[in-house]
Amino acid sequence: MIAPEILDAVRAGDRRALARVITAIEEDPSTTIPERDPAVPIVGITGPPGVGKSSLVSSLLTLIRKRGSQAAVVAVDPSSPITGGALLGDRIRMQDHVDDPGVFVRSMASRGHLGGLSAATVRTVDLLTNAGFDMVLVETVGVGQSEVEVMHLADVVVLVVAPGFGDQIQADKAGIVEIADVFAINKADRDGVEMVRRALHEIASTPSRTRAVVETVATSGSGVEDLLDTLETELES
Ligand SMILES: Nc1nc2c(ncn2[C@@H]2O[C@H](COP(=O)(O)OP(=O)(O)OP(=O)(O)O)[C@@H](O)[C@H]2O)c(=O)[nH]1
Ligand SMILES: [Mg+2]
Repeated sequence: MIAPEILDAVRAGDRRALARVITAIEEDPSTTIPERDPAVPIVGITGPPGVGKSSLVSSLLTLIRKRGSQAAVVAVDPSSPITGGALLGDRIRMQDHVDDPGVFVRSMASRGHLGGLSAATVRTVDLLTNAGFDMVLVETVGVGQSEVEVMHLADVVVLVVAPGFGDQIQADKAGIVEIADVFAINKADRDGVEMVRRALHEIASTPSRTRAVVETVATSGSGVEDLLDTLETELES
């Protein structure tokens, strides 16, 4: 059980208390914590491996901070909690923000010990909506069913693609296109952007709805303002 004073500290913005409670949730997902605060928007960022999701999250964080807001990130590792690869990558990508108390980044495993979506991930997101952040971002690799499942907790879902990934998106074995609200073509500085642009516009616009397609270069920040504005518009509608 978490002492009420510790939960009060989390609400007041104590990051050390927050990290402690998340660890408790990881050890026991049934740990009692406050329910999700629906006033805090949850943004899901998903897409194939290596398209630049973490880089995009990092440049979104820079912009969110510039606009005077605070944000938390949960980066979901599709493999195991032990393989350091993806976790290390996330840490490097989000390095710019490690000393900033207005940003909180946590990597987690997407599967529990018994398989399936980790309850701890969902509960951690719930907790983060009660910790003084203006937005919570969740990054997952959109390759499998359980990663798609994580995206159901988001208010708005961004599907990130990059040049060379058009075919993969069109095949969409995981069903992620269906739940995407916004498409981001990242690495728009690379060759082949025209092809993925064409593939995506076809997918994004169906007779029943037209979804925004934004082009970004996460490494330079180009287009990221446009992406954040698009997300804000989606969240208001
Ligand atoms: N040229 C270019 N490279 C980029 C861009 N965004 C990211 N990268 C590079 O692409 C590589 C992968 O970036 P990540 O942000 O780790 O990608 P990711 O989608 O989070 O990767 P996983 O979490 O492992 O699936 C890194 O070397 C980045 O520097 C971009 O807009 N343009
Ligand atoms: Mg990543």
